Amino acid sequence: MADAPSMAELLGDDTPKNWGKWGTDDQIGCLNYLDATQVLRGVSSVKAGQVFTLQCPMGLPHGDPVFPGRAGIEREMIWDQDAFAPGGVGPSFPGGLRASDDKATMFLQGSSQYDALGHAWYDDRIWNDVDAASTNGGGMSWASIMPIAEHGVVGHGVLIDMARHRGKEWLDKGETFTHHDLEEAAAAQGVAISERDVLLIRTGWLKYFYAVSNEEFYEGFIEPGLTYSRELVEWFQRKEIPNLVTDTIANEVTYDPESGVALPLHAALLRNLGLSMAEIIWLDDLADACAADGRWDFLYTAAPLKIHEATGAPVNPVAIR
Ligand code: UVW
Repeated sequence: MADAPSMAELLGDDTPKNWGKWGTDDQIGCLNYLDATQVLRGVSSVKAGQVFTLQCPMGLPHGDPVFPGRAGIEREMIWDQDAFAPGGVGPSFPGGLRASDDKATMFLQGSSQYDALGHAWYDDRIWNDVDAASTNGGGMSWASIMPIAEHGVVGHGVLIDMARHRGKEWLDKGETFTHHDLEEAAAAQGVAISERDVLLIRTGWLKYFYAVSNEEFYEGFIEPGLTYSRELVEWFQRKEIPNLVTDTIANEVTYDPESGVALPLHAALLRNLGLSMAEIIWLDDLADACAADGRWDFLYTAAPLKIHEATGAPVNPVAIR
């Protein structure tokens, strides 16, 4: 993509920004919209008492869905029954108790996860106009995942099932949609995308991941997803969407089809608006339940792990309807 413009050229100097809106020391951005009113609005959408955990399993033999260049979790058993045999590493507890123990190595962006607001940037500035050098030195001293983890994400969720709307099991590689398509799908589902809704979008992409070989999934890697336009960014800003949650690895089409720029919504939404992103979120079971009774809204709750200075953290969101 040698001819792609720079991110700054694509977005323009006057691209919408929420920098300073919640003060210069803010590190949670649009999650500020999720006040007590939104929590209660979410609670009021609970009608059936059905609970859905939305994390994609980690460490299955099929592998983990990760962005190229990352790897799935590696888990290692430290204590097992054999560890307590003579000469084994298992500790000798008075009374003879035995325990299993294991450890994991993983990319913190390599599972169902929340992105820190400082996770992506351009032109050397990150969320709220802070120097990107704050990512140096072994951790994110600004806009790490920690403030989001401490705040939590609780509100009124609405699910738009783009795959179902288009009559497909999953969207194709590189297939795109816009905010107009979201509105159209919402109308067809009989639900509104209202101000301050946590917006969940299903593409069927994780279903595709498990249905095919890793070779097929990663061949010519380009995810389906939202495409950049100035109007789309303004739509998200006007709607005060606090959080975008999808079943893809990066929440947007990998390369903007017009400019060739990679992941411009990470720049326009995450960096500039402070809009939280949750990625690799399993939405199929929730979507089936919503389709069964035609109700596409619910209480959405999530809290990524509190990991000091991390770029993101694993999460198992819970939707209750
Ligand atoms: C990249 O950082 C490339 O994407 P993600 O936000 O999915 O981790």
